[in-house]
Amino acid sequence: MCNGTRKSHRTVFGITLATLCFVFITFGGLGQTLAQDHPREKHPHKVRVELREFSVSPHRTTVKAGWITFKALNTGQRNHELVIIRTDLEAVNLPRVVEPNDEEDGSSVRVPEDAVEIVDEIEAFPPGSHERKQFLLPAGHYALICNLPDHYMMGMHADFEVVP
Ligand SMILES: [Cu+2]
Repeated sequence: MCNGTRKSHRTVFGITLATLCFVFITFGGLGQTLAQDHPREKHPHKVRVELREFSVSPHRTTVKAGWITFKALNTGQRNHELVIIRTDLEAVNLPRVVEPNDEEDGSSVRVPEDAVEIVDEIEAFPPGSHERKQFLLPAGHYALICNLPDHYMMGMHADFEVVP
């Protein structure tokens, strides 16, 4: 009885091993193809973007569609954010709105976020630090901006292309 049990365990193990081999051989190639189509973890495209008073400077302005890692560096003296907008407009020509604020002059200018197609953003972060985030971007034209009060108007915008 003892022998029989051991034998059947061996058989089960053998079948499992064979099944695993089959799965790896059959789906190994498929997995590789999927990883190439959606390289989120393995080899995402990387774009470094420098934010400061008052400019947005991507170190490259064209990248292939897919998962793209943005590393935003705040090399300025104030907080900045990175907003990614999909638009046919040039980054310098986005709509803008005057909003009241608490300061003495009473108003500031921003891009109205309900009037443009915001893909995603890296929220405001302090000078001397950096933030990293992945975005899935289809091919198209984008504007990278900082939309803190008046920063867009002062020049914090850049055009960005995602190609198929
Ligand atoms: Cu800013």
